[in-house]
Amino acid sequence: MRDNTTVYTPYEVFNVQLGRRYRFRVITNSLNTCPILFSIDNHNLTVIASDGSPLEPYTIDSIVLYSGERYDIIVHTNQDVRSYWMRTSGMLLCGTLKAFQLAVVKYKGAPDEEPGGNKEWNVDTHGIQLDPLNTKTTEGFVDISQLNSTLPNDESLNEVPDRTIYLGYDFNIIDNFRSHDKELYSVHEVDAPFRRFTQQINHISTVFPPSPAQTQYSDIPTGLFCNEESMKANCTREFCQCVHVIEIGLGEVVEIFLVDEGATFNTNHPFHLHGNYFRVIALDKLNTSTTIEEVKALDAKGMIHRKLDKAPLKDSVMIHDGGFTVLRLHAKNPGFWFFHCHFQTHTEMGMGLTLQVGTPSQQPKVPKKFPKCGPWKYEGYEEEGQGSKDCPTNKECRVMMSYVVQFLMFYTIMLLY
Ligand SMILES: [Cu+2]
Repeated sequence: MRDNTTVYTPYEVFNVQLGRRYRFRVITNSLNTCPILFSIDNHNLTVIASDGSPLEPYTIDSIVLYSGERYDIIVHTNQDVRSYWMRTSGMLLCGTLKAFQLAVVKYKGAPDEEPGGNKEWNVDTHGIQLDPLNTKTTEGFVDISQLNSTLPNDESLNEVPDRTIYLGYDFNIIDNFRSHDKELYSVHEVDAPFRRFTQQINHISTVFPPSPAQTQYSDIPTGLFCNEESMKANCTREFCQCVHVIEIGLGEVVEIFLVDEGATFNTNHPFHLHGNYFRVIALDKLNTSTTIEEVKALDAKGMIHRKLDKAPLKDSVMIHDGGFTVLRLHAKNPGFWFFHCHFQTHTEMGMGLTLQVGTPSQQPKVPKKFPKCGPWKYEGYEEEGQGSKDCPTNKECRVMMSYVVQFLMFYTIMLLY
C-alpha cells in the first residue's frame, strides 16, 4: 500500500514452447536467514550442475536453496498448453514472515490468464525434494552428497586425507562485550528477549584484519591471529575473538567436519568458501543438537559413510541444525581464503574463519604499486593551507614552480634576442 493505493507488480513471465527443454540458472544470495523452497507446478526439475560444477542429471520435484548456492536446472515443457506458477517460499525467518514470490511459466499459445492454484506461501511439497531443511534424508528426500559429479575423481577423494579439521559452530551464550556487560547485564541474567547470542566457530568470533592478508600480510600484527590451538583463554567461559586463521599446507588433502551444534535454537547456517571448490562427501542430521565429540564417536563406530566416488564439487553447502557435513579440500590454490556462514549478520558477528593455504613465501606476488589500506586514527587536522602536498596548495611546491617558470621565460627571451 502507498498513499492508500494498492500497487500491483506484474509477475515475471517465462515464455516457453511445448516439447522443449529449458535451462534455468537459479541463484539465491538471501543474506538473511532465509532458505528458499523452489518449485514449478506440474513440472519436475532435472538438476545438472551446482555452483558452476557439473552433475549427473538427477530429477526432483522441488529444491531448498541455501544462501550462496547456484543450481542449473532443466525443465521439460511437456505439460498441457497453459500457464503454471513458479514458486519460491521462504523458510526459517522468512517462513515466520510467510514470505513468498511467484513467477509465471507460460506455454506458447496459452490463454492470456493467470495460472490456477493458490497464490500463497506454501512449503508443503510432493515427490522428491533436494536438500530439505533440517530434515534427515529419508524416502522422498535426497541430499547433495547423494548426487554424482561428472568430473573425474581427484586427490581430494583419496581414501585417507592428510589431516582432519573439526569446526563446531553455534550461537553461543557468552558475555560478548559488544552486547553484554557481565557485571551489569550478563547474558546469563537478563530476560530472554534481551539476550544477544554470539556466533562463533570453535568458540572463537573472527574479526577482520586491519589490512588484507593476501597483499599486506606483513602489515598485520601477528598477535591478532589465533585459532583453537594457539588460544590461551578458556573460550567456553569467556568471550574470545581474533583474526581466526587455520593454516593448511599447500597441496594437502584436508577433510573438514562442519558440525552445527544447534544447542541454542533451531536454525541453519550455509557455509561458503572463497577461492576453492570442495567435495561434499557426507552429511546427516543427528538430533536437535549435537557436538563434535558425538560426531567423532559416530565416525569411530564406522557410522559415517564417506562418498569417495564422484562426490559433488561445490563452494557453498548446507549443514543440518544438530547435524554435520563432511568436505574434502585439495588445497592447491595458495592464498588466504575466507570460509564463512553466508548469512551476513552471522559473518559480521564472527561466524567465519580464514583458511591460509601455503606459507607467506608460497603466496602469489603482489603487483607493483598495488593499492594499500590500513588502520587510521584521528590525530587532529592538517594546518590551514597545507592540506595537500600537491600543487598549487603546497607552499614549497609553488615556490619551486615559480623558479621554473621564471627560468623558462628568461631562456625564451634570450633565444628571441
Ligand atoms: Cu549463520
